[in-house]
Amino acid sequence: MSLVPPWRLRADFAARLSDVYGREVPAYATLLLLTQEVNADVVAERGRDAERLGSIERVSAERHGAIRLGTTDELSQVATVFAAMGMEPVGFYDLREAASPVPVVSTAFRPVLAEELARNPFRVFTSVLTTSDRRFFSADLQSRLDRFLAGRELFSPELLRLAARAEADGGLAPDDAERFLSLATAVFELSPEPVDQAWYDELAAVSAVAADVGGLRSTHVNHLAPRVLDIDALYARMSARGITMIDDIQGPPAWDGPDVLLRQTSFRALAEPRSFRLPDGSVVTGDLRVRFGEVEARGIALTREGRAVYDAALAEVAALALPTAAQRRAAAVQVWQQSFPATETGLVDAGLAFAEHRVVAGRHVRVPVVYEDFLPQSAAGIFASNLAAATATATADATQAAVELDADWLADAMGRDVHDPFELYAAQVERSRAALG
Ligand code: OOG
Ligand code: NI
Repeated sequence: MSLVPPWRLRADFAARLSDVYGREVPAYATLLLLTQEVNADVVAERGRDAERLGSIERVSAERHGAIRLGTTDELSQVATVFAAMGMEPVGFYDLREAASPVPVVSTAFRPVLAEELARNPFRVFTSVLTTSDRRFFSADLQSRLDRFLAGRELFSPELLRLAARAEADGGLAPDDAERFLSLATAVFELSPEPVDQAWYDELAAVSAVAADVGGLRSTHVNHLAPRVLDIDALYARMSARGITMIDDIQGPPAWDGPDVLLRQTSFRALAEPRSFRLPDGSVVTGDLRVRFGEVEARGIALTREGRAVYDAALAEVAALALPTAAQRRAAAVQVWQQSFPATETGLVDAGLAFAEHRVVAGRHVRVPVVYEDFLPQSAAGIFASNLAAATATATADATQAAVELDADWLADAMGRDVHDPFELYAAQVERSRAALG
């Protein structure tokens, strides 16, 4: 009997998670509906050109997820589960260093080869709490938090066994695939188990994300984000539907030049009913506001040099500290015009962006490489703008030293290599050149 291959597991897992999250967060259904409408309009308007950064089939199915874990053991286990689906860790994001710090470090699990991305590009932004960072957690809180986290089991031995087998064999027999997918999906469903109010509140005083991760004995998907071809149109349509969006679209501004990297926005976290256990043992219903809906638009991948231009442009706009979103947008357009070439060809010629080599109808053309990763400043912005204002930003104690956590630390913790995204894009360009002979 033939095995269900990793990409099918990945595509099915993404679809199941989307069903779960859609049931749990109704505004996500509206987001998907409006995203499909905008994408259909853009394809009708721009024709083939709309598909330069991915076929409409790929873009329509495309989602990224976000999950948050508590320990490196959990991270290593989720890496095994994702490996079964052909998803590997790419990149290291230190959100502790962002303008609004969050006590986590992150990576993204995703397919790394162009043909796998074309089959299904599902990617998951995965964060792990930095409980050892004294700027956020006192020694006493760390030890209680570590103990709490060590005592929970997110991934069952059966799930991990199936995942390891899928990785070793390159797929699973249909019955095992079904079992694997249902176990893997269940891990990320919201648990009805009451939240220990006192423990949750103690962590929330440090950071809302710490409470979301360390305050519960289970985990859940934080959000799933569809991909849209015109994020400005989507933002306007969501607002017109009465859904409260965050103030800004994170990342590059809307401008006349090429779409680079990634633009993201989200609707505000909704109050979801949860039950809480009070110190006297009684259980009451309350609500938590931690999950939101995000949408993304993707552009061309930048080289290291291009990325340095991007980071400098972003810093220049931030340094202006403008009070309104409209002012920030206008300033960003000006900075962009000064910083980036006005065309995609200009970007590629200047060595700022990646393009593949192809021969189409006898002519050598260059095709933009899509940015498949995330942006740390945007991620921090998405985290921060969505959590209750008082606790969005962690209360960091600047007198304490940071613990050094980097991509090597992450790789050691998982026993797996963490890919460097720039190297992946460069290799993709190299393969396309080699294929031309
Ligand atoms: C992750 C926030 C980052 C993105 O798309 O940049 C993110 C989280 O909220 O757990 O999802
Ligand atoms: Ni996201």
